[in-house]
Amino acid sequence: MGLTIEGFDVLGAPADRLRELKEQVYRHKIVVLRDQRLTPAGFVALGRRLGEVETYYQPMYHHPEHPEIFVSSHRGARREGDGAQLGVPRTGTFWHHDYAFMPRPFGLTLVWPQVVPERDRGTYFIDMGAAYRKLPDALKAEIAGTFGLNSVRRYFKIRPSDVYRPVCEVLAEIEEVTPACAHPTVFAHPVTGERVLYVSEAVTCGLQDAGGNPLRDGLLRELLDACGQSDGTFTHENIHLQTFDRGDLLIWDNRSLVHRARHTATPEPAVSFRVTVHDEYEFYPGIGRP
Ligand code: 7UC
Ligand code: FE
Repeated sequence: MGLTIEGFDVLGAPADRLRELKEQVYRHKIVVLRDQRLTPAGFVALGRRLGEVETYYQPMYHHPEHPEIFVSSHRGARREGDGAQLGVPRTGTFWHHDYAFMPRPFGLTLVWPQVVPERDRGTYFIDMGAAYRKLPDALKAEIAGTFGLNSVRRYFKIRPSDVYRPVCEVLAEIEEVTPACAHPTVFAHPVTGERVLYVSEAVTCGLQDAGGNPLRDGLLRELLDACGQSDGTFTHENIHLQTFDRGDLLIWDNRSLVHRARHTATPEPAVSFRVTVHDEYEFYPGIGRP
């Protein structure tokens, strides 16, 4: 897993080289483009060259000039002048696929770290295609043709406007705006054909059969244990720690990988920009094209 590419002119490269780059992401799951000197606008332009950019549904994550950029900021950085927090601290400290709680997730996540901490840098990944292959046959049989219910309710972060709101109102709004979405527990990657297990510790809140009947208690937990998402020590053989330096731009396959931010316990600053992209393929067979 993982391919490093040096000296790639992401904005100047011809369109067919960009198509090839996407193929490399699907094959290698993570591509690290070294030494990318872009502007925020250039980062968004790269996203547009790869497909349809998805803007995060909640404005508090948006870059002030480029709403297409999701800002994760762990420095308590303040916007010049108005004293507002830039982006949101401590995002993604839980195993998840981006946007799994939405009806139409996207295929590609691009992360371009801006301030890289000295310690505890990197992002954890699990290849859920490889994890699926390693499942015992009995578990594979049990989840064939089933669906996971996916919701943001456990990791929704209250917004400045939620302070002093009754928590039941906030919860009701989450269910109204982002009701749990059913996605197949296993699907074939539209490009590689690889079967991937599409469940995560943070977002998957239940499993059901095609008729909507819940599957047995404990099944989801067994799947999460088997694939490594329950391992709080991060030593499970399926867990890959992807490190990066300043200037690196990561692109990963959001269909087959779950990821988890590794935030430092020290008050070190860390800021990263994210752009997310729908490629030209269905997210999974049958969901519908962008
Ligand atoms: O604050 C966060 O960690 C954001 C998370 C709830 N959603 C990221 C996503 O795209 O799924
Ligand atoms: Fe994420």
